[in-house]
Amino acid sequence: MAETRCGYVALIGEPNAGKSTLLNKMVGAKVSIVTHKVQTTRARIRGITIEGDTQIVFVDTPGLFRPRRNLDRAMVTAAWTGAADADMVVLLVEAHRGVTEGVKAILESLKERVSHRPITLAINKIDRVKSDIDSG
Ligand SMILES: Nc1nc2c(ncn2[C@@H]2O[C@H](COP(=O)(O)OP(=O)(O)OP(=O)(O)O)[C@@H](O)[C@H]2O)c(=O)[nH]1
Ligand SMILES: [Mg+2]
Repeated sequence: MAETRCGYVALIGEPNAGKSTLLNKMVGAKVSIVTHKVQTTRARIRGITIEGDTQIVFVDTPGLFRPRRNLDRAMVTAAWTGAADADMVVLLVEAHRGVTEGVKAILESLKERVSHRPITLAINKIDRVKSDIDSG
């Protein structure tokens, strides 16, 4: 019998980085709300995709930022729980904003919270920056 595999991939990043958009693309359905407003996703949303004998469970998380109110704190906690529970973490960074103070803070926290997991950088919104290659 063929070996089947399953793994959790958490999508994390600053609010509005495009995490929910990526989840929807990966699973090919609108399972998570996408808007132009920050802090749209308020809890972890899972979407499953199957590639051959491998099942990948993508976990969309609320954006990570410095929390001030109680609801903020709950959202940020939900995001970090998603990251800590996953087999792999994908950090989304917006190409046109680069490594912001917020991204630096996330990287610092990642070291403490998910140092035992592979972390992949995904540079998103590349359509918002000009390519040197295209312009010759
Ligand atoms: N230009 C551009 N816009 C994008 C891209 N990906 C996502 N967006 C837009 O960015 C905005 C935020 O997208 P979301 O997917 O809701 O972002 P999010 O990271 O889930 O946001 P929160 O749930 O609030 O943390 C929406 O207006 C998307 O249409 C991209 O590759 N390029
Ligand atoms: Mg979202």
